[in-house]
Order: sequence, then C-alpha cells, then structure tokens
Amino acid sequence: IILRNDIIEILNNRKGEFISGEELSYLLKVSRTAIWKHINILRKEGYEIESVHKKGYRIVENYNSLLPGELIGRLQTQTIGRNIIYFESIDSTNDYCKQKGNDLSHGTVVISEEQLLGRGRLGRAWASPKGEGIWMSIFLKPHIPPLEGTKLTQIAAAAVCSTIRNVVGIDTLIKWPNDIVFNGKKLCGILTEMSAELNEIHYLIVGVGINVNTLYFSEEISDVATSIAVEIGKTVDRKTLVTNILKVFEELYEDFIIKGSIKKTIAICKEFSAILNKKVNIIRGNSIKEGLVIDITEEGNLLMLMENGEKEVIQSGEVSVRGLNGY
Ligand code: BTX
Repeated sequence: IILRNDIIEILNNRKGEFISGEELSYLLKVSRTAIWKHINILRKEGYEIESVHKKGYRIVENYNSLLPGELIGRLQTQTIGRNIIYFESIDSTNDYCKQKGNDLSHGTVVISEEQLLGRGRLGRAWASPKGEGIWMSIFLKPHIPPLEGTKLTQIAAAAVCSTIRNVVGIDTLIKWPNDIVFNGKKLCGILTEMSAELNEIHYLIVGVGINVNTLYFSEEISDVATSIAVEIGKTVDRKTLVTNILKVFEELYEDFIIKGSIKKTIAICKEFSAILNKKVNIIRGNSIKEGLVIDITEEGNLLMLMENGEKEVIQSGEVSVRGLNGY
C-alpha cells in the first residue's frame, strides 16, 4: 500500500506529464515489473492511469474521487487519516470499523463512496448516495473514561462546522449534539459509537456523514435535509473538505487528549450553536420537556432552564432536541 501511495503521489505531483517506468523504479527503489504490477492494482482500485509505449505513465485527474492516494498527499495530519481504507460501496463505514475492531490502528479513517445501510442514531437510516457526500468513520483508541466518549461528537461537530464555514463560506450551525444544519436543514450528521468496559474504552468510532454534492433527496427527507451544493448552487471538491476536517479534528482531539479539556471545541460549539438561548423540546423516549438552552457546559452538556423554573443538565445520551420553530 505504501508503494502504491508513493506512486500516486509522484504521478499527482507531476500531473499532465508522462513518467517512465524506469524513473519510477529508480525513485522508489523497486523493479520496473513491480511498478507495472502496482499500476495495474491501482487501476483496479479505480485510478485512471494512462500508459503510452516509450513514454510511461500519466494520471488522469479524477476530481470526483476520495481515493486514498488522492487524499494522502494533501493531508496535514500526524495520525488521523494516515491510514485510509477506501470502498466504492459498503453497508456502513461504522459497521466496518466495528467488525474489524482492534485490528484497526488508531487514527484509521474508513471512507466509502456510498453506503447501502448507512445508520443514524437509534437505528434510524442515513441516506448515503454514491459519490455525492462524505461518508466516513474515524477509528480511535483514546485513553479516556467511557463517559467522556460523547465529547468526541462535539469535537467532530466543531471540526466539520468550522471547516465548512472556512472552505465553503456558508454560515452552518451546530444543532447539539450531533447535527450540522443550514437554514434549519440537516447538512451533516455524526454518529459516535464505542466498545468499552466500565472504566476502559477499547475503541471509539466517530461516523461523519456530510451531504456535499447531493441535488435531490428522497421524499422522506427532502423537508429536513440539504447539501452544500444545494445551498451554494455549485458542486464542491470533497477532497479539500475531508482533508481540512481531519486536520481540525486532529487539533481539537489532541487538545482534548493532551490537556484533558475541550475548551476550544466548546467555544466553537457555542459560537456556532443553533440552539443556544433558544427554546427547545428535549425528547427522551415518550417524554417531551420544554426549556430554554442557557449554556453548553465545559463537559459538552446542555444547561437548560426548564418550564418549572429549575435548571437541568442534559447529557447527549438518548435525547433528541427539537427547536420549537421547526428543526
Ligand atoms: P440522526 O439519527 O440524528 O439522523 C437520522 C435522521 O436524519 C433520519 O431519520 C432522517 O430523518 C434524516 N436523514 C437521513 N439521511 C439523511 C441525510 N443524508 N441528510 C440529512 N438528513 C438525513 C445522524 O443521525 C447521524 C448520521 C451519521 C452518518 C454517518 S455516515 C458514516 C457513518 N456510517 C454510518 O453508518 N453512519 C455514519
């Protein structure tokens, strides 16, 4: 895999140019046959690589792909996404991580062009059409108490929201705990799952689904869902988004792991909150309670002023939040 990533990096750095098998074999210190063999594997993986007799190999720009070789060269992280597992199609990237469990290394990112059984919270479905969005899972092995696991959702929400704002320039908001919204419609959902014992996390999976270039949603979700392309009227390069999100995610994650605090994350979550200082319904099973969101605590929980005048701290757990005026 390392060799193939290197081949792609060299071809990508000199796009438009033919590079001979001889030069590649010299640069990568392997035989020309090995180069030829790996170019063929890359083609099977989906890369378009031209080869012309006596000239060599040339990569055909593939704008609409999240192939690892396309991402690795642009990544500016130390650990997150340094190992990328890519699928054209899969049931769910979160489920893949669960199946592999501890066989995966910390920081591995699993990406698929489509999910056939993409999942939201509480068994809900997540529409993940081919090539139109970013459907990925970040696999982590943090040494933190299991109760702190929900903080990873806040870290991911802060990373996605601030990156979309910076890269695309639209004023997305975070609907605590796990959605990124624009104009009241869902642009991104986050599903954090973990395998843990009482006092130890085996691993944690942060699943991120972002509607990037989707133009049409099914009837079931067309009232609640939107995409970046719908909002700005043009398609967006998913590679730039993925690599930037992973960079910000790593910064906020390291901050948390090293300093033990998520101050920066919470500051972002508060600045771009869709529900702070708003009245919302807290839905837990069959019970619905109304209250005013007065703060997001340093732990990433909601501090609410309930209808009966009492203050209450709400942890993300199994609650749904509905704004009184819609989403
Ligand atoms: P959620 O339970 O908060 O939201 C799910 C609800 O959102 C659905 O019931 C539906 O109403 C609506 N919905 C479904 N698909 C979409 C969509 N594409 N855009 C907007 N709204 C939609 C949110 O759960 C968490 C979603 C995480 C998805 C990622 S993708 C990678 C990873 N793998 C996986 O299976 N899930 C995660």
